Amino acid sequence: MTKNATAQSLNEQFGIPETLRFEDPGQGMPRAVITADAATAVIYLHGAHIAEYQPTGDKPVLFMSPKSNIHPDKPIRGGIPICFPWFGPNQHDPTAPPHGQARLAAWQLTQATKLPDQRVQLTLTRDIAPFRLTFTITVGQELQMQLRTENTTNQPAQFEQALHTYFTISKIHDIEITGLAGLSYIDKTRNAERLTQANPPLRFEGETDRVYINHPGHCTLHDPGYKRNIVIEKHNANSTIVWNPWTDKSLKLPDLGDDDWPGFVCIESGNVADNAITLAPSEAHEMTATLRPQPQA
Ligand code: TA6
Repeated sequence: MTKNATAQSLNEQFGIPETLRFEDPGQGMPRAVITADAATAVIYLHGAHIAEYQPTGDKPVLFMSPKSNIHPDKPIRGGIPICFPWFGPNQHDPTAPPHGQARLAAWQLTQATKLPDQRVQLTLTRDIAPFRLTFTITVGQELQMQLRTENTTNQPAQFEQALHTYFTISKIHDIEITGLAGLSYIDKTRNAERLTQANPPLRFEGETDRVYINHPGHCTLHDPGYKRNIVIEKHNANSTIVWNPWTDKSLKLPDLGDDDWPGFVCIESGNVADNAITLAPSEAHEMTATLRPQPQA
């Protein structure tokens, strides 16, 4: 068991020389520092939270708010929060944490491996009744994530999930997202009105908060300023959520700088709203998401 593990105990049990070490920046929040041939990454056991991912020779892929909390009782603003077992506010309990407990929980590290192809793979687990979560992260030229959810009870159980990925970008006004044309989406800036995505690529002109439903495929972030595209490929994840708070919403987020909003966009892979999942007793579900940075031709 590595519950409430310390950086020291983690290094003793899982450290890999010149590849994987653990440190505790304070608040009892140990994090893995991964140095693979093809990329570096930082992962907190708190929330199994991927905070940093940077392919060798490229810019960082993930945005981290300079004002983020790093505290056992607070979510991290940036990287890849795991939203589970609900997305957004809890429909039944307004006092419950938005996006569920998973991103606030201390996860246990169960394996850390340098694969034959030099990628580095970590597996973390956490029970969130009535589910057992297993999150497997593989760091290489691509960032691969697999989230397994098992219903550990003898009753059916429903959940929502999302990998709430914050991408660092050159400028929100200059990027576009392809792969969403024709999809239905819930527009949370228009009182959850249901609309259809027009054909041209999605561009940003104001606060954007959209849940694209029935979208099993992938989409691509095009960033001419960074001369980079990032393909977001997913399997068993039928929702894509796109979010940028723009100016006014940013002012209401104390853990986000007032001027940070042009520098990130969230493109999230999961199963939310109409795509929520119900597991039969003892049934399990696995969703995967892969982030594939590519230089723009
Ligand atoms: O993914 C978009 C969203 O649901 C927005 O509505 C906004 O609330 C964002 O998540 C951030 O949520 P958080 O609880 O991390 O502040």
